[in-house]
Amino acid sequence: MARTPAKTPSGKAASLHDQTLVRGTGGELHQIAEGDTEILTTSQGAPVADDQNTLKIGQRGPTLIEDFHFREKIFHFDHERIPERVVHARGYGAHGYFETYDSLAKYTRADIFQRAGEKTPAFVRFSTVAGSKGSFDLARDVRGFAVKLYTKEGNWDIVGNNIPVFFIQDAIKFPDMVHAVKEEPDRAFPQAQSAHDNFWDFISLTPESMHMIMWVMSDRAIPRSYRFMEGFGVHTFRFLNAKDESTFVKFLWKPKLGLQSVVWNEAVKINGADPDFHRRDLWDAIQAGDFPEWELCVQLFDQEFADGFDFDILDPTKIIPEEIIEPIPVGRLVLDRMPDNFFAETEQVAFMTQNVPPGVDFSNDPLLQGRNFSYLDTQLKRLGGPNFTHIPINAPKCPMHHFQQDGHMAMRNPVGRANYQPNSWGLGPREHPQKGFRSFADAEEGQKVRLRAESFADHYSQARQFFVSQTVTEQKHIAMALTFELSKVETPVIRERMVSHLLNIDEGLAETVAEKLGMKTLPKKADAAVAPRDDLPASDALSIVKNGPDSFKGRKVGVLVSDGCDGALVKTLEAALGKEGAMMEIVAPRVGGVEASDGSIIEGKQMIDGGPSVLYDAVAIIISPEGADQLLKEATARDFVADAFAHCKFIAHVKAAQPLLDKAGVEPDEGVMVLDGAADVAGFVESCRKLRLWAREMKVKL
Ligand code: HDD
Repeated sequence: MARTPAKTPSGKAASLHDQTLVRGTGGELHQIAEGDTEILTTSQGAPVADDQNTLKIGQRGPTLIEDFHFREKIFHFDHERIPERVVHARGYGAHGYFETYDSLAKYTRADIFQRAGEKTPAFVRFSTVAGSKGSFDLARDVRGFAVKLYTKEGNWDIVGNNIPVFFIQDAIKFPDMVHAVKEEPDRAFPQAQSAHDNFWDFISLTPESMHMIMWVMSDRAIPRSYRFMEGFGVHTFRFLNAKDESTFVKFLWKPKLGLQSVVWNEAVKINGADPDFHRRDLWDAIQAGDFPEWELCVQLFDQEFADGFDFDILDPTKIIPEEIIEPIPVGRLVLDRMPDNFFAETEQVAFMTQNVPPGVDFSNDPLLQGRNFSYLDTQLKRLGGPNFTHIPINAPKCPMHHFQQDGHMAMRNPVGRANYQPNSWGLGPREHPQKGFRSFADAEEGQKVRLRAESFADHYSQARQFFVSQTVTEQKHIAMALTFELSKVETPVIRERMVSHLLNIDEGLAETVAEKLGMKTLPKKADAAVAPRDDLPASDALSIVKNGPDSFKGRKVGVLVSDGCDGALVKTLEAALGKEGAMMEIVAPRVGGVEASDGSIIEGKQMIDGGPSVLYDAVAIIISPEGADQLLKEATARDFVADAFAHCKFIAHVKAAQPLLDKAGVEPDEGVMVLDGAADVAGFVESCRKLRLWAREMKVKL
């Protein structure tokens, strides 16, 4: 069979999503010649003649044990599943690269940061935390943001989240925290939700969680897309330069497309309409060549600077505000290729915080120290043996030489006589004191104790700082989220305990939540180990709304059309959105499409029932008077418009759509605009850059 290795026109490696490609035994991609079909074989390579019927005695007789093809096929199927991750089970990954901006040799000897323009292959997996593998994407939850950088000095994993702080300060509490948030063990629900007694019971008994709780109750926990969220390494790490001098470092990923989240009512509806909303979004963007990009930023500081803080830089429930240490961009991460196979890559990828190259080192953050212990263990359990680094997605892309051998599924073993060192034959690799990994020689001394440092005791000041840094809209969303979550808590004392913590964060917030929960009196403030500070200044970097995009790029407009609509206007809108780098999706009464007034056929991507407006960032309604008559009788069409309005989205419509808007309860405001020609289209696209008209929220109850 003649095959030629495949490349895209840009010269980039082609992907197996092109159905005319097959993977060769060496991993290379080949184009299948027309009319050329591969012969089905068993796993042992024996060609198969019949894959439709088991081997039987006679046409209606019993199946024979001799049917090795059937036995192998069913055996393999029965063993297809591996344990899902105990947390972060639901995730989605993509390949890409990291490009270094400038040499950071002054701070770190890590090879990846030595040369400007250096490109390092990367794999990223985004995830939710609490839900199982098949749960929905828009759960209110932290998002995992795990990056594997295949550096020339081994894999470097930055296993972070989209929130810069964590629930707990010491890793020994991790199993308790995770047990509390996951489904309750007797009833096995609720799934992928924190709105239940066990979670809030644990949280209300764990004051150190309060800062994290403010983030999780904010819209950060319901991102619009993985592409529009930040990532954080959370802990303080160290950079070590060639002289082994240490600089503390925090890692932050900033999305080029700006931040964006959805509102809770939207999240709930998206989960029903498209539980795969986030993975589909990433898939669609990458397949369309609209590659998402983040900048890696670092906050650098030394011990003296760290000593000046009120809080401890080893405490993972604290941030260093960006106004105090400005994040410096040091490179960019671009995701440009989806995995060929979800299981092989996204499911089997094994991230480990302890994977760091020479020049990057750990701090004594007790959460990080515990994580370094945990991740190796979990991979052994999940992937079934110690050789998981032989799996291509986990294998370093630099040379490896070591004497680890044998074990389940060993794909590589040391060759030659010597499988140990030192040996008398001068065989095999030896360590290299200069090039090898060296830990920072920190002086450690003390008694063996189980204690929480006093410097970790302030649990409320930064929680308050986060709250006061939000816009009024965002503060309202936090209050609504807390109310919603606590309304699902059946035990009154847990609700009260939470409100008593909120009183230490912001009295107005506590009062709103208490009132909305129907509490007759406010509980007393929770005892605080350290008096909360109320003078920490607001930080704009903490708000999503203040860090939105400057264009509508990467966003999507849903266009509701009907027979007899203005086809030219649809095309003008499509062109204007294309110019902006945004997408458009046609929502029609039938996917087969509608016939526009000029006789052209506009194909529907979604039927109205399958394309509610929650799937879009803005909507346009381009229908004929007859279409309006028809659609206003349909609940899904009315919901399309009513939800877009309630979710504060920009709505453009032709005059003929007015009856549908009236029926949906839309009140005129600056976010509802008439499309009367090309000039109006430009104005609409420009307005969409603001993403939402939050001023409308006062009018609509979300
Ligand atoms: Fe963890 C997975 C992030 C604390 C133990 N964690 C996991 C993943 C992410 C994080 C993104 C998914 C990686 C993937 O996509 O495969 N974890 C965090 C962050 C934490 C954190 C940002 C706090 C700052 N984790 C944490 C602690 C422990 C663990 C304190 C245990 C002591 N985490 C695990 C784990 C997982 C995991 C059990 C489950 C699956 C896996 O590792 O590969 O080992």
